[in-house]
Amino acid sequence: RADLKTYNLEEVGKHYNKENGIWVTFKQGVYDITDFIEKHPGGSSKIMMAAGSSIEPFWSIFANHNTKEIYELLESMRIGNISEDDVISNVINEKDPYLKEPKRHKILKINGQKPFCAEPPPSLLIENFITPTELFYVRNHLPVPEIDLKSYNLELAVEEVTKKSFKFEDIKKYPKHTITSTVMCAGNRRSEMTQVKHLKGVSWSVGAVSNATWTGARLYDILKDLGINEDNYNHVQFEGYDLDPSGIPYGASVPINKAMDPRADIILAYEMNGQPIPRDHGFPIRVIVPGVVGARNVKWLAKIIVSKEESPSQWQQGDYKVFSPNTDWDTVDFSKAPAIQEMPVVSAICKPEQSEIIKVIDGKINVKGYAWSGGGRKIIRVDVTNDRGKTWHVADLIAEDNNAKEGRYWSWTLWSIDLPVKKESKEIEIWAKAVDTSYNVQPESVENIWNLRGFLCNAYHRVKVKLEH
Ligand code: MTE
Ligand code: MO
Repeated sequence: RADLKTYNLEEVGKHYNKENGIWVTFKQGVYDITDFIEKHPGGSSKIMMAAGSSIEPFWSIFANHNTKEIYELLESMRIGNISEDDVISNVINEKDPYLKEPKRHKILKINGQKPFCAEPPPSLLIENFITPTELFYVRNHLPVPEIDLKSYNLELAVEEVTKKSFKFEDIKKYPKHTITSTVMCAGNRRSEMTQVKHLKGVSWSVGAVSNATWTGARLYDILKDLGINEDNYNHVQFEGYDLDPSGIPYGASVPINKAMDPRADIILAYEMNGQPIPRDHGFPIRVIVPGVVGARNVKWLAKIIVSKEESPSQWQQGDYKVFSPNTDWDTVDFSKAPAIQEMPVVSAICKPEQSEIIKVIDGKINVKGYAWSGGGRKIIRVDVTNDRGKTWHVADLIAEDNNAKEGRYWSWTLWSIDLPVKKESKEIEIWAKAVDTSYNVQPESVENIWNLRGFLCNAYHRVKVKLEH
């Protein structure tokens, strides 16, 4: 781009606010991103970290930016080139922050490499009520932190004041509780929503969900020890050891009534399926908030803060919220919607998979899947049809948490049905919908729940298959 103006880095550095305009550099290019700030899907505060400077170190952490579409978008905002001398001094020998990631199982379908996001294949997902740890989906936002158990420290604060500092062994001294809980990402099934209208974000199929047993100390016991009066605060915040390029940790919070309810079964977990929690899932300690969206189940727990305020984190304030289908990036105001907490009722067909060819046996095909609802609500029924709802068949609930108490059904329910199909049909579309104990039902169409971040895609799940008679 020799036709463009040349700037030196000193000039670029002056453009770090709205008054002067916001410029960034990338490789040789200078870009004026002033008008794009508010439209940045990762939040305006994140992109502002690069103002007047290079975006390269940020993109090496948020490597999901390295796509043709995003390069083109950036190029459309180009105003010039960096001077020759500065290009040389600007090449920072950035070490890849993802060099020390853990090994992962090959069967996982990778939806994002840096940060690592992966899900198990649907047919394997529902083979076990308890998901084998190696198959449990992974959703990271940043590089996996390296934590040494000996120096691990967990801080407990009330507002800005640190009240306690725990070593790993201190947490283990609390009464040991084991729960079985499903964790589900708010973006699960986003791939269906993106077909209605294009979305940014990890394109999850039905596998951004898994079920495991979690063992650890109850948050309730720890907060009770501290003598917290629930009436004086509103939220309990969590921070992880994973840091963004400016040193800000991943963070989230839950309302205090949830955090201080012993029946909410919130666990500071150090074991997953009876073993120490592996690095990808939060070694050595993560929070499990049963029935609540995955994003609040903070991994690599570094700090707990009892506060009047919600977590200030981008992931609490400027993400993981849902809007009306017509709200777009020009009109969205993240401060106007509450953060997702308890999850709505959802189900998915995992077997057969989309476009599979199925042999019909005695006029029937076997269909299997999962259903789950947030807030401890039990799945009471799953309905399945292959004639667009003229005939609904009730599936058998084949695995659920038999020990769960009323209102504390944290695990998913697996279901199965031998579905009768018509002799003449060559191709069918199977639909599934679940009902929870509050008689909540799933919405019929994805279109009417479409939202710009692609969250909570819980419409009837639909799978098209070919039949062989
Ligand atoms: N905790 C930290 N510290 N950092 C993260 O990136 N991702 C969250 C949550 N906790 C995340 C985190 C999100 S969005 C989800 S869906 C779950 O972890 C995923 O948990 P898993 O990787 O164990 O399946
Ligand atoms: Mo998530």
